[in-house]
Amino acid sequence: MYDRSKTNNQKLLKWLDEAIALCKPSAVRWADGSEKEWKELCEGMVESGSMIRLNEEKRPNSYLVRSDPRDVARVEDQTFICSEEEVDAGPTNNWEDPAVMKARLNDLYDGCMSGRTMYVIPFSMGPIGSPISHVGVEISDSPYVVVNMRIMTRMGDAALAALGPDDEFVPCMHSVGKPLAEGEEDVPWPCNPDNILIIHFPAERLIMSYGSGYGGNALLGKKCFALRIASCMARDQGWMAEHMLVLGVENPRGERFYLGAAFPSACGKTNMAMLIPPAQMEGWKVWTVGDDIAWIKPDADGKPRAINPEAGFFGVAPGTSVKTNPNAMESLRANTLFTNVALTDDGDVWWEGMTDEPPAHLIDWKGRDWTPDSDEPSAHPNARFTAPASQCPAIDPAWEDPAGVPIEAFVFGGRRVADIPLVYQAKDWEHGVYVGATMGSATTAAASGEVGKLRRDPMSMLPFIGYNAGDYFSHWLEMGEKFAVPPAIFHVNWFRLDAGGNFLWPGFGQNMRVLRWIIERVRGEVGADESPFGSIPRKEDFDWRGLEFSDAQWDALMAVDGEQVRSQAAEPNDLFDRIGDRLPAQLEAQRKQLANE
Ligand code: TSX
Ligand code: MN
Repeated sequence: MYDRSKTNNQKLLKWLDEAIALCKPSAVRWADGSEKEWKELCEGMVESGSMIRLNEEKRPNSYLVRSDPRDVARVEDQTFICSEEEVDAGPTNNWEDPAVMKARLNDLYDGCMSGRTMYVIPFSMGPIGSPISHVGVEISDSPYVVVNMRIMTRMGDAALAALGPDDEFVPCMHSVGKPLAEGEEDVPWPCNPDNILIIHFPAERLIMSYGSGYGGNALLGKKCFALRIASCMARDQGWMAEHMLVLGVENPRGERFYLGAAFPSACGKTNMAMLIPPAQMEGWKVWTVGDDIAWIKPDADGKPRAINPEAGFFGVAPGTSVKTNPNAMESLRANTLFTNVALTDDGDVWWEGMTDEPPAHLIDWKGRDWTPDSDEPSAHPNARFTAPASQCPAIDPAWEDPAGVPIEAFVFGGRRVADIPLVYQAKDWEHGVYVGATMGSATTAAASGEVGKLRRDPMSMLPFIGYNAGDYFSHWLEMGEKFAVPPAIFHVNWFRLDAGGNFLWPGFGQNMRVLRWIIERVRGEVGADESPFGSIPRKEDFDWRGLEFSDAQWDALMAVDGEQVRSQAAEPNDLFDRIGDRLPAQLEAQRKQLANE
């Protein structure tokens, strides 16, 4: 039924045999990652009505897809970590007994691909052959997944060739859960929204996803593998899998300094990864390594080395513009997939925030006529672009270096409207881990629920820690000893408001001034004041070329209320309480110290 000569990895052949027997596809096809395959699959989806080919002049080799309106985002309430013991999944994950879940999945997957082609998609997370990279194989009945995986990972024959006969790989099983009966006509976006399950078996390093074709539910190399499963591998093997962008700052001397930064959603992580400094800061430049995930391992000398396990950007489209992120706009100029954005009359794409003036007429993400008078946005708020990282004008020359880039700082951030200064440096590694563990962000309209409420999101990993969150904090503390020099830890807040509700900091490219202070702190080149949070910059420590900023603005931006810091640390910490006795004592000690208890 399929070409068994493509690999001599017996574990892979056995898994494929079993998956084929279970899912009963009508055909099996290896994805080779070629240009020819891309064209064939995309054109096939155009023909079947699943995709729209965009205007070849305006958006070469690019396509638009509209999902089922019931399948538009990751589904956290149907995401499970099936460790042997419930306590090892911990209080932040859904858990089910692995044997019970396997039985449930076996029923769901039985015959789930009938009438469809099963694609076998070998992929490498990270540059092929890098000692920091890992191989996965996804089987999927979605050609949309195949073409997305070709952008987001190193996919196809080259990845398969890197998998030796006895090498380990992460099996990733995916089905949209919509078998086709004999003669039944397909729908443009097959899915099974009432039965979505995103399941991780950490002991077996196995992922099984059912019912959704969207984003992280279906592109299993991303959140499922590179964060949830990889976080378990990292714990066991002494490295880190983090929800971090990685960027390099170049100074006027041509020296490069790399950092990883973790932000909760709706803080502009992709914008940060591709920041363009103000022109007046001559000689300063930001280089992009990755915008979402970092794998960080100590090298032989104990130096933290990071790779971006991904090869593309799966970015939120709304809000992305030439003003907010010119490098992202350039990255998606061609060879890009768009999901749930609006279609213009000349066959291009549009979304809210792309231009100041909306076009007079669009086809919205549900395929309906749209005008600026329409009640609903033309693009879904979670609409995405899938674009090759190689197309980013700021992509770092070392972004595919198999050795990774040396990391000298970690930056945590959040949307904190009132209480947190623009930037501070944690006192030491342990305090920095506490800062990451107590991170939080104000909710925005994009997220469901109440707006402006503080939501805790430790290390921006809350939905992605593949094991007990207390053990995850312990692992962070232990990594401080595995690194010869652990990265310095900072916290930033671009979103502080004045009494009138205006942003105190201009943000975007101006954040370069904060990055400069951070790297000069790490290099011991600039001073700081002490505060209850740790070190904070004095106004004269910043590079102000090209920005008028008054002392009064600075004082409002940087104000630290010592009594507020104390009382916040003294408040009950719901997450710490739920973690209970798996919470490392060092974090409770940090909390007590801040609270003066
Ligand atoms: O991405 C953002 N960054 C990081 C950029 C490198 N955003 C967008 C967040 C939503 C996804 C920001 N928004 C940032 C920021 O630094 N700061 C703000 C808040 C802000 C918004 C608008 C203005 C100033 C600050 N000013 C004007 O619109 C003129
Ligand atoms: Mn992310």
